Amino acid sequence: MPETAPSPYETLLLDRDEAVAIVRLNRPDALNALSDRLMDEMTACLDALEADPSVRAIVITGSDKVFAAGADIKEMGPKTYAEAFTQDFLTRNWERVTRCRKPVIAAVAGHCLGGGCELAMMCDFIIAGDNAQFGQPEINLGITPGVGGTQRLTRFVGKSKAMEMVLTGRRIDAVEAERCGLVSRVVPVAELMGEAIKAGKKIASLSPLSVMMAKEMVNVAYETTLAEGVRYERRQFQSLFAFDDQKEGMTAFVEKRKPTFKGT
Ligand code: DAK
Repeated sequence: MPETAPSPYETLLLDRDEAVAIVRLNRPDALNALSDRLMDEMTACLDALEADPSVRAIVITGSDKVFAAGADIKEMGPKTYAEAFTQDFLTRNWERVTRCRKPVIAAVAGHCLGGGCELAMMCDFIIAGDNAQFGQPEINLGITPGVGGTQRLTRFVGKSKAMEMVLTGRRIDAVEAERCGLVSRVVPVAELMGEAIKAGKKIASLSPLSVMMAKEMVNVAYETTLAEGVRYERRQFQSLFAFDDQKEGMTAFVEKRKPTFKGT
C-alpha cells in the first residue's frame, strides 16, 4: 500500500509505494484545474523526485472522478497579451514532465481535458480508468490548445480524429482512446492505481540504465526520421554492452535465476 507522508505542496499529494512515487493532483474544488501554483509545484516535485535515487518510476494521477479539467480558466481569463508574453505565461512551468529522465506513467480517471489531456500526453504512457474522458475543449473558450494538444494529439491519434477533437471539442471515452492509441490500456477504475503502480514496480525492478535509454530511444522516434532513429537506436543498443547490468541480465537468464541489476 502507498505510504502518505505530509505533503510539502499545497496542490499536490505525494505518496510512495516502494520505488514508485505517486504524485496526485489535489485541487478537488476546482476539478484539479492546473493553476500556475500547481504547475510550479509539479516542477519542484519532479525536480525532487529526479534527484532522489530511490525513486525509479513516477505515477501522476488525479482522483477517481477527475484527472484534470484543464488549465485554470479563472486564473488565465483576465490575462492580457502583454502579461502572457512578458511572463512567458505557462511555458516556464509546464514542460518539466517532458524533461523527466525517469519513467512517468499517467493514471487517468474521469475528466482529462484541455491542459489535463496535454499533461497526460507528456507522460510516457497513459493507463486509463474505464470512466476516463479525454478532450481538447479549448475551442469552446475562444482559444486553442496551447501546450501540445494540436501536436502530440495529432501524432497519437492521427489527423482526422485530432482535427475533430480540436475543432469541435468532442470528447472521447476510454474505449475510443485505447482504440486510437492515445492510451496504452483501459482498466476498471477501481484497479487503476494498482495497475499503474504495478507497472511502475516492474520498471523499478529492471536496469535503470536500459530503462532510461529505452525511454530516450522511443522519444527520438517523435523527433527524427526513421533512418536517423534506427541509427540512434543501434548506437544506444551497442553502448548497453558497456554496462554490468547487461552481463548480469544475460548471465542470470542462462543460470535460470532472477537478475540483480545495480545500475552500473
Ligand atoms: N478552470 C477553473 N475552474 C474550473 C475548471 C477549469 N478548467 N474546470 C472546472 N472548474 C471549476 C468550476 O468553475 C466549478 O467551480 P465553482 O463554480 O464550484 O466555484 C468547479 O470546478 C466544478 O465544476 P463544474 O460545476 O463545472 O462541474 P461539472 O461536473 O458540472 O462539469 C466539466 C465538469 C469538466 C465538464 C466542466 O467543469 C468543464 O467543462 N470545465 C472546463 C473544461 C475546459 O474547458 N478545459 C480547458 C481549459 S483551457 C498552455 C498550457 C495549458 C493550456 C494552454 C496553454 N501554455 C503552456 C501556453 C491549457 C488551456 C486549457 O486547459
